[in-house]
Amino acid sequence: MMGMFCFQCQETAKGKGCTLRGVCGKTEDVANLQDLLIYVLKGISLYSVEVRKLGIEDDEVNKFIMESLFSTITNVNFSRKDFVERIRKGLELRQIIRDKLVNGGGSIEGITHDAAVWEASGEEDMIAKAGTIGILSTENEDIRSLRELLVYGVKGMAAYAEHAYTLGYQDENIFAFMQKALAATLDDTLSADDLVALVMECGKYGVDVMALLDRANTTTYGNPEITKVNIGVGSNPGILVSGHDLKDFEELLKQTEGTGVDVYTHGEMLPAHYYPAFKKYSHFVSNYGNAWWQQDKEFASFNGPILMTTNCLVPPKDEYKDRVYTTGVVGFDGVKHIPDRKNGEAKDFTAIIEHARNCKPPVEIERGEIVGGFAHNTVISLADKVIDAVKSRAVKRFFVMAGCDGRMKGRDYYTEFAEKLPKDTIILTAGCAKYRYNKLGLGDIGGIPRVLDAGQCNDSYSLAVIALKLKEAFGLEDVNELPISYNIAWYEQKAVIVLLALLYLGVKNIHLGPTLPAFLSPNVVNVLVEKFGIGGISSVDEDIKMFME
Ligand code: SF4
Ligand code: SF3
Repeated sequence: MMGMFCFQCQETAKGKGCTLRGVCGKTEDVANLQDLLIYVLKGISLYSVEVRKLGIEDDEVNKFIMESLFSTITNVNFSRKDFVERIRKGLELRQIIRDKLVNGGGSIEGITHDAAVWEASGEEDMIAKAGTIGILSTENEDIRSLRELLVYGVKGMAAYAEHAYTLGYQDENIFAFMQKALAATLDDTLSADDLVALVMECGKYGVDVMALLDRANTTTYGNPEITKVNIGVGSNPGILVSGHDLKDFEELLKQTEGTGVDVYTHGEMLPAHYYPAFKKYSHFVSNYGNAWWQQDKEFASFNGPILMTTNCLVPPKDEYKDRVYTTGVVGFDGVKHIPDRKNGEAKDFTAIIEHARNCKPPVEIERGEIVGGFAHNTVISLADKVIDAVKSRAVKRFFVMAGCDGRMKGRDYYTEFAEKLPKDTIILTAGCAKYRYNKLGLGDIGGIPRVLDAGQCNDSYSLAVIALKLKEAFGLEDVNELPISYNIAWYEQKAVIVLLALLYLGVKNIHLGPTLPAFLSPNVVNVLVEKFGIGGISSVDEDIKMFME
């Protein structure tokens, strides 16, 4: 038995690490192959960093590293076959980029790390190698912690970069940073301070990547608008779309038009309803269900096929497995996969549409509406109203409660927290964390809803833009002087990049829950506490008292 070790998400076993099988359902072999893939990416990066110094940008390497990082995020890809293939392809690319370095007149003499030179003769070789290069192979606990914090930040960055890339937006500086960071995690000469500096730099690129994606989304699909989203069902068969990829969503909407098949959103696809470009489709019916972890029940009662464009996929139950389709970097052995775009043409969703035609319409699980679409453009257009409300003390405080949801029992805290917040406070949210309180009917303050949903987790950027604009409007020196508190819920690695981005923007005293990351060593936690005032959560009553003081 080889064992595994993964502690990259909030649900890691016993708050320490998954060692036999992931709580997420990831098997030991897949966990180890993911580690090996990261190792291969680090090896490629040792060369690509040098190649870049020659003024050469390699698009294929940039794309491969970005997509591969994304594929290892929690709940994206569980397929052994996919990771074996990616490792094989990675080793091939490593050779190509090495040749480019040599042919470009660069030197490979200093590149001697095992990650840059090892070879695999086949799958068994990969499995054997994987067991030797895992996270625990870095012995020093603090160095390990900082290396992993950096890698998880870069994974989150890759996810957002990939969404922007799909829409035709890219930034070579972001690719360059990802590769620099990956290579740096192999460098034993770097001290803890050096790694802390890289983690902070990661936050800078976190801001950049979220700004890039914001530009990509709003230029392509318009600025999100205040929208009432139906949460009931229609009478036609439907396709349920989850994940974060708006391009997949757009193409599916187009291809389902006039087919008698309706389209629904699930989980993090809910904010698709806020975009002007999607509102014109009358067969775009509603948002069905809640956050990702409830999919086992909700996918079953939906009756129609489900398209997983990105995370979070829970290993599908037999009862609906044949109705699940993955696409992009998502994968699960035995689940149908819709292939990538070729030659700039749209993906072909015929199979899932045909499947839907033969299904029953979804079972209604709830009825009513939720309101969202409060991204920066909308909120800034309401700035006068918001500023007046703060000045007149009608609004005492804003609470940023963005982030992820998860199945852990302790997350009831966020529902209770939202319910118990004084009525003169407003929640700013983004990400799937919102499902803990977006159906509570918390009312409004002079027409401003008490839950303002900016969109997906990447739209947390909107919340930062709003804070910076308010700082300006109030003529403040420091964003921390605003009446805004941060009580953020995290689960996977995209939340890590959002957190690092907020730290880079100078936001202090962020509270993170339901538990602090297992990958932060006690010393690294101390640094975050001392430098940024980061804290965990305690009881709802105590926390509200602390925030309102
Ligand atoms: Fe465990 Fe999370 Fe890693 Fe899955 S992603 S193996 S639940 S730590
Ligand atoms: Fe949610 Fe997975 Fe993180 Fe996009 S979809 S926020 S958990």
